[in-house]
Amino acid sequence: MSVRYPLLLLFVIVAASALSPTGNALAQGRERGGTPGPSPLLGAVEIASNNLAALPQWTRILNKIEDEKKAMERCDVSVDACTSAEIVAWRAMIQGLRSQAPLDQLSEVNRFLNTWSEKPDDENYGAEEYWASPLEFIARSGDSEDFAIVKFFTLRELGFTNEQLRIVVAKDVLRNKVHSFLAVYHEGEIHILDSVSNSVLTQNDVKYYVPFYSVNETTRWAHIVVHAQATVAAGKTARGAR
Ligand SMILES: [Ca+2]
Repeated sequence: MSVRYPLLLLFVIVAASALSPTGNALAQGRERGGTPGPSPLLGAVEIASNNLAALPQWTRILNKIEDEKKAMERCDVSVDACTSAEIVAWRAMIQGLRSQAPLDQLSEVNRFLNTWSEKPDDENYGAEEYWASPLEFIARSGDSEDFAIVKFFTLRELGFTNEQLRIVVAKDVLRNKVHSFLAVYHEGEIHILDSVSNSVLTQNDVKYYVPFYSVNETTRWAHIVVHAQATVAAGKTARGAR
């Protein structure tokens, strides 16, 4: 008995260290430069992990993104290397935004890529769930996570860091379905780039999403909603028209 309990205590301490919630004080609490960060993503407690193996759809894209970047670079150098008019337009949009202010970049990236028509994965890719790479999306469109993915890598090209960006998978309590979007951490606020809104809202304006998990190129986070965050008061759901 005197041996077992200290061992149990040690196990709890180690487990707690490995799964430490990263709320105000850690992941979101400080942005680069030491300035105060935003509130936790959608008010949820989050548990970080650097093991992305649990998300094979995402790691597949990370494994092929370098090859896609090379194809994009060839297209940027010579329009003859671009495989479609849509890619030309996408690349031109990025080039035109390089000198713009960050919030203007967010707004235009969201608006421009939302002009693709949403298509469910089963019709589009013959799979119940399929995460499309940027070039796959430009060629065939996709559903909500595919919009978030192409926006993620478009903003990376425009200089947003990996730490500023997360693809978020959440429950949409208004439409009663799983929905994904891109969260962008910028100057103490979290901005939501959503395939169902051409307006870039801050997370304070988005009360109808309950986050399940989020991910960037290096980290995934499990989210635990401690309080009832999903207030569905219709008057507060200032979604932009699309
Ligand atoms: Ca998809």
